Amino acid sequence: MSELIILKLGGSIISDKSKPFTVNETNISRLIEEISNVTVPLIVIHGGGSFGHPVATKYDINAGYYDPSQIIGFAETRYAMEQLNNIILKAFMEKNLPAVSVQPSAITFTENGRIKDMDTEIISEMIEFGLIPVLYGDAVLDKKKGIAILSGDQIVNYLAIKLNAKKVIFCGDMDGVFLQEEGSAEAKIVQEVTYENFKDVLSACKRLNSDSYDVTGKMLGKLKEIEILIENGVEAIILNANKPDYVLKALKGEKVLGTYFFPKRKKE
Ligand code: IP8
Repeated sequence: MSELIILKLGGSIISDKSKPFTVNETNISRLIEEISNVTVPLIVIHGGGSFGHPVATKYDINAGYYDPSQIIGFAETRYAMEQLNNIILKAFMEKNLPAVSVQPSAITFTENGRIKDMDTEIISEMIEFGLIPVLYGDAVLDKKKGIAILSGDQIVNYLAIKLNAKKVIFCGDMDGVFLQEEGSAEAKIVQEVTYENFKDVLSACKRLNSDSYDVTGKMLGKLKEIEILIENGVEAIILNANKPDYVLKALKGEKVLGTYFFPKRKKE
């Protein structure tokens, strides 16, 4: 599926991360309108935002199972994510787009927080059928820790590599990765990152915090996932989806302001 694009809608863009259980309806509706203008094979994956993260934090789900009180917390985290997912799905329906929810925790086992096994056949078939699978960061069962939080970014990676995606677009609330050069007072956006300079960018990254609560690692977590993507030949972009039409342009392959990550070698 070399035309496949994976779109990650960050929690900061679809929800108000400062207020638990609050969505950003304007952004959701605008972004889905932008998506409706292209006809590429697409998977959409959204983050936890102010739904999954506060609940997962409250019950310390990502630490693994150590206390019976976490069982209800696991269920509540799952429920919070399903509520957010439903709101996203409803917005797709309103634009007449054939989006279908895929519950990650029903098809995935992790081991120490990393995906060990994910049944992706159904997702490939859905795409062949013209559907748009919509997945999300989720609370999952873990072979070693009992329970874990699976970030949307890790799902992005896994699917992009397994399904041979053309590119991944990370839609967040920042213009990209910012770095501060030595002797400079001001942080500047890094527009291009290659396989060769990735490590330097990772260690010099200054702007790692944009979230009020985030159990899966903020920008640093994202960069670690992107490293795996570019090692595996998948191009990635981080852009600011608060800016109208950026997602549409990126979907069409037009250049926008953002950080572009170029792989060592392109996938065939
Ligand atoms: O926001 C985390 O997904 P992310 C999902 O993509 C939960 O890291 C349940 C906190």
